[in-house]
This record gives sequence, structure tokens and C-alpha cells, in this order.
Amino acid sequence: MIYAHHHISRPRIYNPFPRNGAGYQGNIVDGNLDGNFRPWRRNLFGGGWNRQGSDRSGYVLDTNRNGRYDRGRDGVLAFDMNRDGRIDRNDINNTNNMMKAATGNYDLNGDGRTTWIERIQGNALRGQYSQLDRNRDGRLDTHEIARGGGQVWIDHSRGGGVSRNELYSPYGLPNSRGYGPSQRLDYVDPFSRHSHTSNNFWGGGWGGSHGGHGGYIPGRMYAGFGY
Ligand SMILES: [Ca+2]
Ligand SMILES: [Ca+2]
Ligand SMILES: [Ca+2]
Ligand SMILES: [Ca+2]
Repeated sequence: MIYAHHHISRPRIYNPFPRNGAGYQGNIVDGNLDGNFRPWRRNLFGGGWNRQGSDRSGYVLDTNRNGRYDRGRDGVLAFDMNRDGRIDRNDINNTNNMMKAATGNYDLNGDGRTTWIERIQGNALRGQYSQLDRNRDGRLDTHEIARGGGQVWIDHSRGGGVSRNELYSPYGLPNSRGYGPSQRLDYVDPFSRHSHTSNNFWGGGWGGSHGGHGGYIPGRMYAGFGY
């Protein structure tokens, strides 16, 4: 996947017609969940304006496939990391940290060095990830996410707060135009930084298959629609 292997140059694309249907999408690490109005620094890999390691960050599923986080459109992966029965922004930030740590990146605050405290935290987070990844294939699939209590947060109100009615099971997400629950989150792969969604009701139709309308070729991005 282009998100992991840099020998394939990843184009910087502004796609005026983002594809909203099923298929592959990139994951944005350290996504700036409060929008693009702050002077974050540019993400090295074109993932938008981020401040790495901010406690306001999240692990974004770029479901409208434009390379940046869009509040109310894109999903944010959310586990109840402190197990207090509710999901808040700390959980969401720690989910982002866990997804980084899963790949061996323990520089949680993104300042370019890994302290011994980050190493301890990162080790623990990596352990949490490997418990979620029950079949040890490196990815979290729908069942693994659900069994771990994971949800997808879509900030419909665009205010940055997490409401209960903004949290979705990985089995039933609205798509990035707000239709739903029409999609299933098939898996999230932190190593190659992509995820995949399928249509629940039109599976195999437009955008639902690998080689069809929703097909995906590394290095290219298509304007198309899932419906
Ligand atoms: Ca987006
Ligand atoms: Ca919590
Ligand atoms: Ca650090
Ligand atoms: Ca797995």
C-alpha cells in the first residue's frame, strides 16, 4: 500500500470528487481532530495539518479519501482505553497512541525522540494492541474491533466533543456522506496505514469489490462514487 512503502511516491492530491463508497482508505496518524485552523505543521506524508502527538489527536479513517481529516465525514477509531465504560477524547488520543505503538513507533508526542517513559507506555500500548489482534495478522478486523469494544466516532456536531449518538459499531457505519448504517469496517491496518470498508446492503456492487468500480490502484486516486 502506498501509505507504508515510500518507494512508491505518494502523490499529493487534492481530489475535488472524493469517493465516498466502499473500498480502501488511508489512515491518518495523529489526525488533528479540532480542524485545520491551528498552525499545525504539515504532515510529512501529506496527511494534512497535524501536530503529532497532541493530546487532541486521533487515528483517522479517511473515508472520503481526500488525505485530511474532515469533521463529521471521516471516522475516528475509538477504544475505551481506560475501561471506564465511556469513550472520550482521552480514549481517542490513546487509541491513536496504541495504533502508533503497534508498529513500534513509541515517540508518542512526536517530538522526534523516544524517552524511557514513552518506551514504557509504548510497550504497554503495543501489548494492548496484540491482545486485540487475536489472530495475530497485524490488523484489527471487524470482529476484533467489536470484541475489544472498539467503535468509530464521527463528529457529526463538528464541535470536537464525543456524543453517544456519534459512536458506531464497526458493523454499521454511515458512509462519509452520512448515509447509513450502510457500511462495515472490514479491517484497520496500522502497518500499511489503510483500512477497508464494504457496503452492507449493496455488497459486491459499485465500490464493493476490489476490481470493480471501487477498485484501488496504489499511486492513483479516482473520483468515483459508491452509489
Ligand atoms: Ca477526509
Ligand atoms: Ca474511557
Ligand atoms: Ca517523544
Ligand atoms: Ca487481526
